[in-house]
Parts: sequence; C-alpha cells; structure tokens
Amino acid sequence: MSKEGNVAAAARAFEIGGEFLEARPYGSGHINDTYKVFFNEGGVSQCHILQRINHNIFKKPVALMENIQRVTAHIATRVADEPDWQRRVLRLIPARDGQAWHVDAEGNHWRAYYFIQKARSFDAVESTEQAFQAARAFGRFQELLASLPAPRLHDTIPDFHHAPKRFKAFEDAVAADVAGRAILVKHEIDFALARKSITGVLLDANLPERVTHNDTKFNNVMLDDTTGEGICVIDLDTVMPGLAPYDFGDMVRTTTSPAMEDEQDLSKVTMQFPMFEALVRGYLSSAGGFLTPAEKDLLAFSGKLITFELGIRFLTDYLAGDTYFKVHRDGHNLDRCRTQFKLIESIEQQEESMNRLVESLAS
Ligand code: ADP
Ligand code: GN1
Ligand code: MG
Repeated sequence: MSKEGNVAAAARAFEIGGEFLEARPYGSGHINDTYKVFFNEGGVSQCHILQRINHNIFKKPVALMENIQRVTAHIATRVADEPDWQRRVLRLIPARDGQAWHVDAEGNHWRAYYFIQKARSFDAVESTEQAFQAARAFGRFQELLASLPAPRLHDTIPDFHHAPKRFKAFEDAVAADVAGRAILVKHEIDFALARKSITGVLLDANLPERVTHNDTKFNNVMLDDTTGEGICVIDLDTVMPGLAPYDFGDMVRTTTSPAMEDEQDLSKVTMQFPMFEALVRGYLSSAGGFLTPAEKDLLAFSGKLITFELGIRFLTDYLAGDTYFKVHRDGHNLDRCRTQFKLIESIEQQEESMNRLVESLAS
C-alpha cells in the first residue's frame, strides 16, 4: 500500500465517525509521524490528530501506550472539575477493536487524539508571557502526576537523560567515525570534550525520582488562542520516571533563545535573561510547593546540562550519518548541534546571575 493509503487506513481504524477526507503531515517533531486528519461528519469537516509511533526508537510501543493511557486518565480525573477540562488533557480516541492503539499490517503502531481546538504550539518563543505560561503548564503537569497511583511507569527509553551515557555514545561515535565526518567537526568535538565534567552532576545529586515529561520543548505545550494560557501539555511518549530539573532544563534550552533549534545564523542564538526569569517564575508558581531545595538549586545548571546533552546527541547523530533525528537538509544535525553549543556559551556567561535569580525567587 502507498504511504498515503497506509495513513488513510490507519485513520479509519479509529472510532471516528463520518467519511475520511485527507491526512496532512503536521508539526515539526523529529521522531514520530504526526498527521492532522479530516473527516466529513454529516457535512461538517472535523479534524483529529493521528500519529505513527517510531518503533525503531520506541522499542516497546505497547508499554509506551500503557503509560499514556494511565497518564491521560489520571490527569483527566484531576482536572475534571475545571472549566473546559477536555482541552486541558490529551484524550485518546479508541481504535475500533477496542484497544487504545492500532497496529497495521506492517506492524506500525498508531494512535489518535481528539484535537485541541483554539490553541496552538510555537517552535520559537515570542514573549516572556509565553515562557511563563509554558513553564507554569509543565510544572503543573508534574504536580498533577505526583499523585499517579503505583505501579511505576515503564521506561519508554531507558537512560534517556543519562548524560554520562550520552557522552560515552558521543565518544564512541567520534572513535568509530562511520560517516568520515569527524575531521569536519574538530571544533565541536573539542568543545564537547572540554565539558565532560558536567555530565554527572544531576545524577550525583541524589534527587528524588518523580514522574517527569522529559521532552519539555516549547512546542510541546499548547497555548490558548484567546487567553495565552498554557492549556495542555502534549507529546507524552517520554513521560516516565525522571528528575524534575530535566524538565526545567529543556525549557531553558528551547524557550530562552529567540532562534529556532536549527538556526544557521548563530548570532541570533542567545540566552535571554528576561525569558529565563519568566520560566523560573512560571515553573515555581506551579511546582514551587513540592520541589526540594536541592532541586531548586540545580534549575539554572539543568538548562546548561540539557542543552549540552542535546548538543552532543545532535553531534553524535551527525557523526553516525544521521540515523536518529529526522533531517531535512545536509548538515542539519550539525546546525542543531551548533545552536546548542552557542546557547551553552551564552548560559555560561550568565550562569552566576541565573543562579542568583533562582535563589532570590525560590526563597
Ligand atoms: P511530535 O513527536 O512529532 O513532536 P507532537 O505530539 O508534539 O508530535 O505533535 C506535533 C504537533 O501537533 C504539536 O506541536 C501540536 O502543534 C500538534 N498537536 C499534537 N497533538 C495535538 C492535539 N491533540 N490537538 C491539537 N494539536 C495537536
Ligand atoms: C526529539 O519528538 P520530538 O521532536 O518532540 C527527541 C527529544 C529532543 C528533541 C530535540 C524521543 O523530540 O529528546 O529533545 O527531539 N525525542 C526523542 O528537538 O528522542
Ligand atoms: Mg512535539
């Protein structure tokens, strides 16, 4: 079957009324395939989200879907009394066979969500208010899941944020140099090697394990079109046990610079202090009540560490010949690596003031 045919057949496998019209590739994710699908329901065009899970990366899609079912059901019970609650949590559309997902003839796993109307996500931040709202929403997400009943969630990608193991993978990729590219990135390799010592800091800090999102990119929160509120946290594949500062760190990585993650003009990449302040204020407004002093102390550092982790992940993938992240041009992963490293330099220049700010706002 053609790719389009597969998508249409997958869409029809879910409990969606009416006649399938079309599927449009949607969003800018690097891993899964996301589609906005349209159905004619009694003369009205209705849209939904359909996603094919990348099972080369998520090796246990059923365990992943079990996590998502538990997480979305739990959040739904917690927000059920709030106005407009159906826009405050992702809701799975069941498949026609009664499962929460659909497996096609080729073994691909698909899921569908009700579309969150009148809200959108942004690839790059536009205002401090947006940064505040995103951080508040991700902090609330952690707070809502603090009461998730046992058992522990599945690790959908083991050691996902294990920075020392990420660094080892990077060193192995340099040594193997399978694509013959190491010679082109000597500067980036040296930049990374000089910062090896920061990789163990979060793991060595004995922080409490929590349910965390682990992919708190700015574009993984939907902002309400009218009020600007961070109304719904999305992209739940990596929700699993983790450390709270990982989530804050990825907000710093993706929400303090005005530039896109793959910007080629590095002069545009900078850690804007007012955005950082908005993130700290937003995050503490929802998570400040349960974070320990040790977690708060590591908020600014976590921004640097996660940015470093992503920098070496992009560089590793470049060296390996672009096998993990989707790429849309030559050198795409290298461009992404360079924005991360530029952002690290900007964070390093401001790290003391960032720490002082967190200390004053957290006390
Ligand atoms: P990816 O893993 O590809 O990043 P996401 O789950 O983040 O996938 O979805 C991609 C984009 O689709 C998001 O940035 C968001 O704009 C949009 N999106 C995802 N889920 C929904 C939903 N339930 N309603 C409306 N838009 C959504
Ligand atoms: C990937 O799927 P997406 O694009 O939201 C990646 C994240 C990275 C991000 C970088 C499972 O997220 O870890 O931070 O790209 N997801 C996975 O943009 O590896
Ligand atoms: Mg996403």
